[in-house]
Amino acid sequence: VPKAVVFDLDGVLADTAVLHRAAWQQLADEIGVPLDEATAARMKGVDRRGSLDILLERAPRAYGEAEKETLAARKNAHYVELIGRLGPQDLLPGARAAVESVRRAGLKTALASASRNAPQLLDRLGIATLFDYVVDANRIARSKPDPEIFLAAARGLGLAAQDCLGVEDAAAGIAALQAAGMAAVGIGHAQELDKADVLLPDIAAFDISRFIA
Ligand code: B16
Ligand code: MG
Repeated sequence: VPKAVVFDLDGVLADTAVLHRAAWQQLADEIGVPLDEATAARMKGVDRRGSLDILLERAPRAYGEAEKETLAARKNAHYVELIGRLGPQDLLPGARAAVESVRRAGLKTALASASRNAPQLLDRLGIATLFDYVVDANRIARSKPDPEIFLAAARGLGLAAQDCLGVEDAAAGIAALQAAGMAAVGIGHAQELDKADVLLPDIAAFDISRFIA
């Protein structure tokens, strides 16, 4: 029986996965690199620099370190522009209720987002106060699928990873949860998230009573 639920943000609580996708597409178009759906799926949940490296696998030329920094910053500028007008209405349906129901059931809650924009997003979405602990992505060295971010969430809550249930929309996130020793709830489709312990179509289908009964 879990003592806490660790939530991913982009694609689980907020519909921002499509905005990351759009910002990467804009950058890809600007530099003339093709970006297909399979590649975009591999970039999902992966941190900014790791995502860029995946995008550049198809680049016609090599990019140096300084250029990569510039490209990553450019993608982020596109993304920051896209999230500039977000508000509570951009929470995915059932997202707030899902986190609140976990708290009401007496479990702790944490956020484990790889996004360095997560603090601003939580404020804009009006859900910052619903989490007992929010992992600071700036202090995470290794991107999902590495378990580091989820281990940091458990540590921040003062719990063992085995006592936490994780909710993720990306294959890299499910792999990270399993490497951390957490049970993994996947939000999305079986083709992408076949490794999840439990698969739900969306966060509205998340029912904590199913996991604590
Ligand atoms: P940023 P999550 C992840 O957030 C996104 O899924 C991923 O697409 C993005 O590249 C990553 O955050 C880093 O975001 O560029 O804003 O720092 O799914 O872990 O909540
Ligand atoms: Mg995500």
